[in-house]
Amino acid sequence: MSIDPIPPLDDPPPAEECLCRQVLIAEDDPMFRRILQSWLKGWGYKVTVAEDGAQAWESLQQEPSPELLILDWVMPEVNGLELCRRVREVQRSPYQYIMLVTGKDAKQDIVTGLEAGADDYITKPFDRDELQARLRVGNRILTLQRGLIAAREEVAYQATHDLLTGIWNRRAVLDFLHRECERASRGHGSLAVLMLDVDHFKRINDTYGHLTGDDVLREVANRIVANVRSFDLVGRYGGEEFLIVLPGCDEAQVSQSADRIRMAIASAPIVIENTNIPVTASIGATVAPLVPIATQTEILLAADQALYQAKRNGRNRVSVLLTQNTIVTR
Ligand code: GH3
Ligand code: MG
Ligand code: MG
Ligand code: MG
Repeated sequence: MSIDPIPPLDDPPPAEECLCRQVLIAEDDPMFRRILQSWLKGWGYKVTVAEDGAQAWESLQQEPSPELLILDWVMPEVNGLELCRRVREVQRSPYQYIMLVTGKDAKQDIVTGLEAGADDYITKPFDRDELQARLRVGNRILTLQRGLIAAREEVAYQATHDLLTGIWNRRAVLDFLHRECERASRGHGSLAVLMLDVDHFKRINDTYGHLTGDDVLREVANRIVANVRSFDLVGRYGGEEFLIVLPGCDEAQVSQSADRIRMAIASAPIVIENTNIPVTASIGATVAPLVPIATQTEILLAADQALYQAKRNGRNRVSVLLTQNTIVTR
């Protein structure tokens, strides 16, 4: 029969237990502060200490802010309870887990502490194993929280981005257009929209294969993005069509903006695995009238009509459908 070895008392916890978390210890009593600091360091935490509430509040303003806070209740300047309230008021993300350390153990005090925003409390003099176990609870919650944030961000990304090109998807670009229409209607500047369609893309697929066609679409997206301003929005509208929303762009600038994009695609062949593939695109552009602002549907319809004209006029060109329905092709 074998006997399990008794683990030594001071064994550090497995690394995943505390994930090297940043912890703030705010404690005005030098002895308790030293004990906490030495235990937590031994358990693998990255520890910052504060000797009073004001110092603690200052540490909490640093980036990255600690995720786990161990706050003494009674401290000079700002007490632990007030710190809890302030932290919860700011509602930082990611969530900060607060353990209140207190000599008070009356039921009402505990309720007050938890209601101020503490997640847990421990009473002095505290037991080492109990503190370690309670910190494990905090870590579990913070790990869950991290997972939730990552999952939420992933879902938000998937819902708004095009998988193939990584640019905004149809839904996102239409949402953006909707918001920009509303902004423009409140008198905040003009709004231009470009609808871009790759010319004879079917031929590219037929000649080089669908996978190369995908690579061409990625590069077309890159070239468009590289030729707009940071606050313009480029989205994949469908298949080989892209929608570009240019806030603040007026009739005088729209042809130039659209032509810069057209040229960026046409001026050099797209190179996929040592094969030069000449690619061109046609662009239909429109500028929304300011008063009264055109509806989103009217804007899309105008851009689509202008695109149709650009195709009819020979492709690899820009057509602008102005507000009075004048078509200018270049
Ligand atoms: P035009 O100049 O008139 O626009 O001609 P076109 O060949 O570009 O237009 P058409 O609408 O006939 O063909 C578009 C092609 O784009 C057909 C479709 O199979 C292809 N396509 C749509 N989405 C994708 C995609 O994600 N990847 C690839 N490789 N091809 C796609
Ligand atoms: Mg104190
Ligand atoms: Mg098309
Ligand atoms: Mg096409």
